[in-house]
Amino acid sequence: MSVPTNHKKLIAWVNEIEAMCKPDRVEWCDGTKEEYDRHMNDMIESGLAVKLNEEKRPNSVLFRSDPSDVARVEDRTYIASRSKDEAGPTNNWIDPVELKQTMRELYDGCMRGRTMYVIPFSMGPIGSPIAKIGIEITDSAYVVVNMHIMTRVGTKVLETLGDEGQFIPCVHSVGKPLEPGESDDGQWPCAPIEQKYIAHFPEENLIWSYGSGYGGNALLGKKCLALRIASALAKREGWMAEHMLILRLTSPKGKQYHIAAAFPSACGKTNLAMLIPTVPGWKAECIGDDIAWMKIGPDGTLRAINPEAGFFGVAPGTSYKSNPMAMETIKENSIFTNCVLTDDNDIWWEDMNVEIDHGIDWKGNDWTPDSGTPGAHPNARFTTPAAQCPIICDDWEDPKGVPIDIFIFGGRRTKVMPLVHEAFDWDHGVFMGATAASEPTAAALDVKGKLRRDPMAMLPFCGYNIGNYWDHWFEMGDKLGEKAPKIFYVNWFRKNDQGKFIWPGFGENSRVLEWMCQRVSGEVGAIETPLGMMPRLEDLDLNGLEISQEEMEEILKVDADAFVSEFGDLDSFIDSVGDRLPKRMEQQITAYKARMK
Ligand code: O2Y
Ligand code: MN
Repeated sequence: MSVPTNHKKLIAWVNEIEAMCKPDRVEWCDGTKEEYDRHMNDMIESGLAVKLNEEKRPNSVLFRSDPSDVARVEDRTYIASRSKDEAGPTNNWIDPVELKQTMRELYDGCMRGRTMYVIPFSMGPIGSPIAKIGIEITDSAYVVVNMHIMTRVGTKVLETLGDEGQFIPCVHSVGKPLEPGESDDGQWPCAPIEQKYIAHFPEENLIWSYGSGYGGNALLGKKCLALRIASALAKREGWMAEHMLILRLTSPKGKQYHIAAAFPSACGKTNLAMLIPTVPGWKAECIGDDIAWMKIGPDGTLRAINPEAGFFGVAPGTSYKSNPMAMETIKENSIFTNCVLTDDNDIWWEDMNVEIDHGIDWKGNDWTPDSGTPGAHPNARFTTPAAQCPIICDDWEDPKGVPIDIFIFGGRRTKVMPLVHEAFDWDHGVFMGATAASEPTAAALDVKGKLRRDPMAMLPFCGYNIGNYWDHWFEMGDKLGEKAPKIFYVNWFRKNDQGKFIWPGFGENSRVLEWMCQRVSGEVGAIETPLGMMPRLEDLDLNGLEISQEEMEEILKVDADAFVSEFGDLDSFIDSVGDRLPKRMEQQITAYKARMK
């Protein structure tokens, strides 16, 4: 195959990786439908993928991964900056020279018997001033088809790159070379856990991933590039790469508000990104469900783009009740991984609100509801084009991005944290995001009772020292001045003494978003509390909602004693940040404690 670029640096790098990995052949991806179909058909024929019922789920397939390769591997994820301090207390660190040495040995000949694909991709609309170009080299056709959906792939990216443009090199191998005559035989290829490495070299803008074919470990545009490498790049270049959904709300008067929101996993981020408001006259549209890249625009506002082109959503729990727009999005042209295959060749998962009495589970075994194990893996995923979402904004690919009015942070707390509060000012909002906490869900019972702090939902994704990251937030506030978004904190998850959720959530969350928008426009009041500004009952539109006044008072109460009892947990988290803790954060903590006493 001829090389479709004259970019000397790119060609030299591809040659260097080819010499190290020793694939049987090299293929440059052009991003066409023909290419996607060809790879998909090959994988169906080889038994790696199952074609779904064309009438029920057109142009869609199911993959089953190896049971050892089902999620991001945080323990095997490294920030290999030159100094350990630069990576900071929240990241695994290995000296970059040592890590490269280890990984070079693994990469040596790792693509034998396979094709090495070169995927030119753009994170963000091609040519947008906020977008970045990456080149992923991989030996996985599963990665190629997923990258087709999740990013903008192909010839147009190479044209935009030209002969000298900058790109972020990303190397990926499943880590399973084939002997002569050997094939995968329909088995998901990957390496044992102790050989998996998801490595980031932020000073070189370089990503090396080895041993996993799954999701965030392998689709390198997403968490590796768009968050870990981009966060470090954004700090250097004065912009923001955040783990945030982006949505547009339009008021009954036609005024648009743009919201970017960060939540730790299992807090309903994709559901909020595709919310259907219950408040009459309000409209919500989706721009992105996971990542926001934001730059200060010529008018001084913070402009956000979704760098991705698809959704890689958690399947279990997604239903017409929890997220009808996601269900509509995945009706066709989608890739499913580790879901149940139904008897009529469609997909199923737990809490889909559909009954089945038999299927093939994610491990390929016969399954019934009485099997005693989940049919779909809890981290089973759908990969689906964002453009198929019925409520995607018409201009979601506007290269200029949308002006952000509101930032929301949040977490899952059954007690203590009220439904919503607003920051007094930017610095206070940075403190709110930095100390965001969730209670562990059932999956992490070992740490019961302990809060999991997840600053700005970036704990696994900040590519440098978290103290410096908070500094960057403070500095962005200084630059934005009056045009800085207002910052809020929400908790949809308060429970009563019987263990039932008090707030109904889902579309009803629009009532809280409406209050935020009206705060931005100065149309509604709030009262000052030690936690922040909060709505009085009469400030929220509760018409038609089945919730008692006592329940509302309960979820809008600030119990200062309860917050005081968490000072110890807050202190140990803050102490863990070490000597790069910003002075302005210390001031916020002192002020917060004084307000609560
Ligand atoms: O488990 C994976 O590999 C995917 S993780 C993921 C995927 C989509 C959106 N967010 C996440 C996340 O972990 O935050
Ligand atoms: Mn995410």
